[in-house]
Formats: sequence, C-alpha cells, structure tokens
Amino acid sequence: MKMVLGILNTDDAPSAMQALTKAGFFITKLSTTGGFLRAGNVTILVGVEDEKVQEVIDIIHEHAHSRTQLMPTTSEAGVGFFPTMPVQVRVGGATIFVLDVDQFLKF
Ligand code: 2BA
Repeated sequence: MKMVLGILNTDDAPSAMQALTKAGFFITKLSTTGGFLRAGNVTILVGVEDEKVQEVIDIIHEHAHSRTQLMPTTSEAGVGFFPTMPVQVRVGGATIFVLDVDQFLKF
C-alpha cells in the first residue's frame, strides 16, 4: 500500500478532490502553507493500493495547473524596511510524494 501526499494549489484542489472522490478514492484534506511564498495551499492524503497510485497521480495532474504568483519583497534602507518590486514566482499545480505504508488499520 502507498500514501500519495499531494500539495495542490488552493484553486485546483476542489476539482481534483471532487474527481478523486468520484473515482472512489478516500481523501484527507489538510490546509497548509508553503514555506517560501507563505501562501495557503492544500495538502491531500490518499491511501491506495500500489496498482492505483498512477490513477491518483493522473487525476491530480489533470486538474493541477502551474501559474505565476507575485511575491512581495522588502529592502532595508537604514531607516527601516520599504517595499520594492514584487518578484514573479512560477508555482507548480501540484507537488506529489508517494510514500510506502507499513500498516493500514481502521478501528
Ligand atoms: P512554497 O514553498 O510557497 O513555494 C512556492 C514556489 O516558490 C515553488 O513552487 C517554487 O517555484 C518557489 N520556491 C520554493 N522554494 C524555493 C526556494 N528555496 N528557492 C527558490 N524558489 C523557491 P513549487 O515548487 O511548485 O512548490 C509549490 C508548493 O509545494 C510549495 O510552496 C511547498 O508548499 C510545496 N513543496 C514544493 N516542493 C516541496 C518539497 N520538496 N518539500 C515540501 N514541500 C514542497
């Protein structure tokens, strides 16, 4: 068994989760924050049999789109911080990790 851990853009997560649920997968959604942009994203956990991993990845891929986001920056000028031009950052639609599961128990 595997655990597919997907970090999704907040805008893509609802349709990806709807498609995964429709396909019969069980999902847990976590509200998370990216360490770099400090913007909200969505992390989903999907526990699946090994042969279903690719189907989960394909569904997420179908619904995840990369986009550019603006990152506000500041500079220190000796008299305090002031805003400078925001930097464009290319953010992927989804970052996926596939982990081995030792045990899967439900009580
Ligand atoms: P953030 O950490 O907010 O990163 C947003 C985007 O900023 C990244 O997009 C990447 O384009 C850029 N970025 C991140 N860290 C950087 C760094 N140290 N130097 C330069 N640019 C950097 P993605 O790579 O598509 O990542 C989207 C989100 O997925 C990330 O949000 C983070 O929450 C998660 N993520 C990506 N890779 C990860 C990893 N190896 N481990 C844990 N989380 C990861």
